[in-house]
Amino acid sequence: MKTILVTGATSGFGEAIARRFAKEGWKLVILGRRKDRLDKLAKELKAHAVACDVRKRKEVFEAIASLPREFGAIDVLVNNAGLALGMEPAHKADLDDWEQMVDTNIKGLMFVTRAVLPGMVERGRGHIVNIGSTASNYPYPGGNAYGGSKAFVKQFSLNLRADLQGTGVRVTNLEPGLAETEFSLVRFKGDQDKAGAVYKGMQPLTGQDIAEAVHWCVNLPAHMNVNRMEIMPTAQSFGPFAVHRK
Ligand code: NDP
Ligand code: 8X3
Repeated sequence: MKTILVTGATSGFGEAIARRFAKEGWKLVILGRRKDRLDKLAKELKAHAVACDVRKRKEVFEAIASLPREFGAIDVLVNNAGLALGMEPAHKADLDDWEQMVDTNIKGLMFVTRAVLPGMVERGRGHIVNIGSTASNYPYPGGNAYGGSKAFVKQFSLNLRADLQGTGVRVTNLEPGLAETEFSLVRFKGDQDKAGAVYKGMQPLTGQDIAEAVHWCVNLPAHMNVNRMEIMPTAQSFGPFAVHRK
């Protein structure tokens, strides 16, 4: 039986991914900061809960090193924990928000990856699925540090592929567009009206949609590696270049 570690499993994509793999009998390690939610989900899915903040390097390494033996050989790591904070233009943005995005989306993802990867290489198999974003591919006003952090995830994923050639370890960067989770509620710091407006009058992606995509990538034959997968709601598309006119 295979083991999957999902970070950010207390809501949204992470929770849906955990549920998707639990249905197929995978052994689950779920990680997040909100212990009450984590414990509840762990009980329901018979998962191993790791209450941990991915920004805390020492805690991350200790948590991975002290996994119970039956959960220790991680076959799939889904680096999903992440967030956007604020949508102000760069000259008005809160620098604490920028720092938290960098610490979580970039550094946290690196810590978990670095803690899990040696075991995968040693076992000669494994799959790292990073949750990137369309924000890494297309700029938008207010996307500044968030899009930048996801651009890191995209390039880091490709560079991992280069380093891991011949090891049997696969790497995928999954790049979703608009999806209705707690993402916007977090971005707008609990403002339900602002968060709701993001998805008004359109059909966004769901956590289940993304869980299905992760499941597909992971269950492909071992010789197939999806490098990048970008998924948008059909209702979302591209705009023209912005031109400032006097
Ligand atoms: P949610 O807010 O619903 O989920 C985010 C998850 O990340 C939560 O479980 C949260 O858990 C966890 N998390 C945040 N910070 C930390 C931390 N420091 N340590 C550990 N866990 C943390 O949003 P989504 O499900 O939408 O987001 C999941 C990922 O998908 C993110 O990386 C996001 O950037 C990305 N994404 C989202 C899109 C969308 O439109 N929704 C589109 C493209 C990408 P807790 O608070 O308990 O720690
Ligand atoms: C989330 C998608 O467009 O809100 O990564 O940045 S977007």
